[in-house]
Amino acid sequence: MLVAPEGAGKASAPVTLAGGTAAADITVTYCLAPITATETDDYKGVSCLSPKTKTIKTGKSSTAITVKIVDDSDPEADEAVGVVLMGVSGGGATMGNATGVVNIADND
Ligand SMILES: [Ca+2]
Ligand SMILES: [Ca+2]
Repeated sequence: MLVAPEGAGKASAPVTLAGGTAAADITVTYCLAPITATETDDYKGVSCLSPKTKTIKTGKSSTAITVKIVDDSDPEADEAVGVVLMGVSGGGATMGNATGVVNIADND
């Protein structure tokens, strides 16, 4: 699990290929799912109905999904948001661990 301070502005969730480097560009489709964090109030949402993509470039083994964090002023518990990998295409890649969690550490 990735921990990011609320004031950091963003967190980078790594997406790594299990087997070496990409033989061709690999497109990863993802969205964000609230766990205990609230979309818009705590982080900038990426809807699973209109997911975004990131590319692992040919010859690379990883990319990073950026989660934009909202620095609110509420004293609160640490909050979690899920990074959901919905699919991969290209380069013969297959899905592995499909969900990551970013824990937003409160600073108020
Ligand atoms: Ca918050
Ligand atoms: Ca807060």
